[in-house]
Amino acid sequence: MTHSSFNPTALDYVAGGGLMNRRSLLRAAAIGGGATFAGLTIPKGARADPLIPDWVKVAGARARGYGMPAEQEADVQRAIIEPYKEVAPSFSISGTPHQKLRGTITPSGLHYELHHGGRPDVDPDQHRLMIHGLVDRPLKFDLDSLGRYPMVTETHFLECAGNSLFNAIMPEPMQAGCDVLHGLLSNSEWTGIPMSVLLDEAGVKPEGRWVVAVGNDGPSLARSIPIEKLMDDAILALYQNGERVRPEQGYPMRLLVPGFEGNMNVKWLTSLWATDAPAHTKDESGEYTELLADGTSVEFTFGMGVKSIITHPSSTMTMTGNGFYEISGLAWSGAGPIRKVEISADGGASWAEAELVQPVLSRATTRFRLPWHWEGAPTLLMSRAEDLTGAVQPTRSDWKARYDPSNFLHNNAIQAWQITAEGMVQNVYA
Ligand SMILES: Nc1nc2c(c(=O)[nH]1)N[C@H]1C(S)=C(S)[C@@H](COP(=O)(O)O)O[C@H]1N2
Ligand SMILES: [Mo]
Repeated sequence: MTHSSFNPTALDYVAGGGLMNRRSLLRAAAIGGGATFAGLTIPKGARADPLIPDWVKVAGARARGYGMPAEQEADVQRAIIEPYKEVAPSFSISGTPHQKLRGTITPSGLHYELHHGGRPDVDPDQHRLMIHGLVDRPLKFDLDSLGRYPMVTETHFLECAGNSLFNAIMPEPMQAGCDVLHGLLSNSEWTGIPMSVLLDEAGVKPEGRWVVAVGNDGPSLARSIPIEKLMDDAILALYQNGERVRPEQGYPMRLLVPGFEGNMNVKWLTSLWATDAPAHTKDESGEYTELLADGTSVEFTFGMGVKSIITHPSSTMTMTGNGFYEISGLAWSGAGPIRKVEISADGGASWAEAELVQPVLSRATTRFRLPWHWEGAPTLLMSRAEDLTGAVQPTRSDWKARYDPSNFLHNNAIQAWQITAEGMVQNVYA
């Protein structure tokens, strides 16, 4: 089999371990000599027979009301992650299989799930949203009345503060895929009503500095949110990737506070209670506080840190021989757009800047990519993201040093993948 006869020149290399200039990919076809990345060349003089498979000889299937992925893709599923199954059976989690996806939008059926009391079966006709407390006009809405309000459409990531928890607390790196290790991150196009429109209509009093958002599920998940954030860019999301918000994501409505920890994005939203101070609910005083190395704890870590993961290749994958690959991954930050992603293929000794796939949106995932020539030798791959505020991803040891060893929240440390000489991709701490 002639495979990957593409031979990069010395000029194409920009860092150790075979990392190439991010523009090399575009030039590769022009390198000449009949070079290919991985396509099989048909020998000169051989017949290139057109394929006439069976399916072209029969009538195709009829149109259908709601399309589904190809049957052969049935194994592209969320990973069910149940570390608390024994103690808290209703605490239900699934992770997005990033290693099986490309692009940036998470298909709605693969958006991660985190339910503190399972997924409630909300009746949209009975569901109401109330805005009350320190307001001039307490208001009540049903789904129909909300449909008349002006709506915006924005792409944003959601990330659970507990994402990447196994890498935070396991003494040895867990050998699992990106779905289990980093799957509590997803990215969707959300459409809904700017929160400022609804809060202005209710007329929040000057003393109303905080709003407690409450969900219509068993645990009545409740979070205190500063009024500034709600007035700035929060959305009452009614649609997800063009269709109604999925039951898993809070049907028929959820709060979206872009860039803030997943937990604050209250699903099945039923109450917005304007107050003069945070309520210190169980969800923010007990859960979702971080214990620091000095024994104190932080209660309100709203924004998600700058972070990136290489999804291709990533742990549990196997390389299909040495030669050309494109390294690809996702970067995001709760503070704003990604400015730069660097990749190292020699354990951090040298770094090369990846291409950011446009558009680079604020508080959304950005895909990055970089051509790479894997020599078939052991390689340590890492990615390091920087956002527009200049914040850079920490190493795992720097990140760990800040916290008590038990803390698993807000882990945005650099992920390292070890590629063995045999081409196995493994999770390692570096
Ligand atoms: N009402 C309610 N809202 C909720 C939750 C919940 O259990 N109940 N889980 C929170 C947590 S911890 C996260 S990380 C996100 C998860 O959103 P998703 O399931 O749509 O991915 O929703 C948050 N909002
Ligand atoms: Mo979460």
